[in-house]
Amino acid sequence: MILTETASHGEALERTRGENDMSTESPKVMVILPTYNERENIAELVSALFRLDIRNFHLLIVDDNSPDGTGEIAEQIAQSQRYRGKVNVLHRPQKQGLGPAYIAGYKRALEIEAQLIIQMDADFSHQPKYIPQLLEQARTNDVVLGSRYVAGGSVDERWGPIRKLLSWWANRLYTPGILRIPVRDATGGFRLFHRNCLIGLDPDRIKANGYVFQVEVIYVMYKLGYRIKEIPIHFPDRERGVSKMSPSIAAEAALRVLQIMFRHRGLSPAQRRQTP
Ligand SMILES: Nc1nc2c(ncn2[C@@H]2O[C@H](COP(=O)(O)OP(=O)(O)O)[C@@H](O)[C@H]2O)c(=O)[nH]1
Ligand SMILES: [Mg+2]
Repeated sequence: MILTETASHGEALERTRGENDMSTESPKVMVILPTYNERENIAELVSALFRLDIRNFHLLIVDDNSPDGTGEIAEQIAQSQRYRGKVNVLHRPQKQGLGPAYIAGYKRALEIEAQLIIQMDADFSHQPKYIPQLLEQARTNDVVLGSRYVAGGSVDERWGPIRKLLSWWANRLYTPGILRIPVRDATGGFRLFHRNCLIGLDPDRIKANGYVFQVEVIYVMYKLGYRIKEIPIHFPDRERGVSKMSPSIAAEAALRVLQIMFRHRGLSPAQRRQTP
């Protein structure tokens, strides 16, 4: 789905068209993987990603000093003969949540000249097989979202009716209703951004953490006039390790969406940051 171009966004969309010229032979692609206790997944995920055989492909693992030793495993991978120079690890001293991990990751990716930045969970809920489709859609869009709630998308069959309903309500009704954004999966974390979108975003503008972090980023991207496209994904639950979702996180998230609306509703494409 390509978002409807409202009058105020039309001009910005035109401007973006030239900025994201992908005529360069092979843009530097960087996948950011935030990790906290992913020792059972990380090595397998790294090899699955490199098996995609994408040109000029790099990884940035952002580990918050996982007690299970994920950071050390990531470091070994980065130092190995096979991945040296292609895998970077950002070690952070303590667990600060997904939002700050991504903000640090975005900044590092910009510093190391990534052109196309992909973010995904490190637990196989975001399946590497969709990355070629994200890259394909990046030819004509600024931001591409892996979406559970567009036609063809789906969530784990094992989700009970209550969990399904809650996620559907949050993504299809509540969030777009409050924020007035035509995005069907605003809480999803499988995303691609062109470099210029992360520059324009100015990661320091983003204050939320957890699920609402994803909502805040996409709201600001929309307000800044970037072209957003959703592609359908299937979202299986993690097989290994434990999820960090809880009912109190969900309840807090609903309130935080209102906060985000008040914080950013006045933004416009003129407020894109120009330089990193
Ligand atoms: N660096 C970092 N990564 C985190 C943190 N919390 C979660 N993650 C990672 O973020 C991703 C999503 O977390 P997950 O627990 O799977 O969330 P859920 O699928 O929504 O339950 C996974 O790759 C986690 O390892 C954190 O505080 N710091
Ligand atoms: Mg997960």
